[in-house]
Amino acid sequence: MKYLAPASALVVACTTISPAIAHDVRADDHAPIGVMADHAHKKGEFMVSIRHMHMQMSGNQIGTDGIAPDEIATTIPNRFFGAPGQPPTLRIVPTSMRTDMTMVGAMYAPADWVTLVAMGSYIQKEMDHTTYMGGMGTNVRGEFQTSPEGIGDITVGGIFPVLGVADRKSEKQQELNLRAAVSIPTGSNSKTAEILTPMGATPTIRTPYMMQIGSGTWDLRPAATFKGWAGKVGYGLQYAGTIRIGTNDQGYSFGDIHEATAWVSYSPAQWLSLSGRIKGRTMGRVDGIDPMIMGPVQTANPDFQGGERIDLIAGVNTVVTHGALAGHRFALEVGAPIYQDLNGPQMTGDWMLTVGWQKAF
Ligand SMILES: [Cu+2]
Repeated sequence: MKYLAPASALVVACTTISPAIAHDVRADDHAPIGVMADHAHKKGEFMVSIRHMHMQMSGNQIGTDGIAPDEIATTIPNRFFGAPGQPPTLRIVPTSMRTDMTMVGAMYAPADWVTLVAMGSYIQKEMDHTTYMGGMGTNVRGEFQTSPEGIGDITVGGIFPVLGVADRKSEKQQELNLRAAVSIPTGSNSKTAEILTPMGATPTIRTPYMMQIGSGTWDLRPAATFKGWAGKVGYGLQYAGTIRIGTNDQGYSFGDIHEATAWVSYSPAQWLSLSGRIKGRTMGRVDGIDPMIMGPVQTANPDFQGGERIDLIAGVNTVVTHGALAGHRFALEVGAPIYQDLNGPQMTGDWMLTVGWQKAF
């Protein structure tokens, strides 16, 4: 939460320098807040945004079926068995996880046909684990938590409004925006944490793949968004991908991510838009292996990564239409998965929340 202070300061600063004029803006001009790269800007416009995303997970599943910690600890083979001190089955089981991500974005249109975008993030992850006693059986040694945090990868690129930017007052009620962007590996992939081993030791070791902050690879981030409006109703469709290029310094790459989302919105007033959205996502397994990531825990296994997931997400967009905060946008989205097919055992997603602020100049 400590970085919310500078975020608030930025909001205050933008409020101070923004003139109090009535804006020709609508809440549904923008897609639901969890959708990135949905819009372009007209020449000379500049926009800043801050989003905070919170995600929770608990329990575990293989494919679409739940699996209890005791069953993981007694039946799932440890791929590192045979190395010194490695038991035959997994003996450390993740029980819950929280991810907090604060994203700061900037958009600037040097011309009508391209809007430059940049986005950075600060990421905090927290995972609770149960450690079973060395050997076999279901006797528990204890619990521990790891909580790596740091600056994430930075995305830079451009959004190209190939049909032009919509003008809501004219016949032009649709947009098609293509994003060409790249993710720069500024986030760490060598985070460490103190763990509790089945033998009762508490070494500090490299955290597993999904507990790292950055991907370590340069990633392509293409996206295509089609959206439009018909009176008070808005709609949109987007594909977004994260394609890994090469292998990172530790010897692996995360799986590619492909996401598709569709939404509809209803705007009862200029300042307010309510949305419903469905999002599907597939993610591959980790390709390669980091020799420093080893242990009797599912998260250390490159094969127990990725899967498929479908989320339903409800959202609210607002825009202040006059007064000192005219033009400021505040939005939120809350969602939960309705389907998960995981390359598990892997943690089960529970719900997610995104809140955001945006202001164009
Ligand atoms: Cu923008």
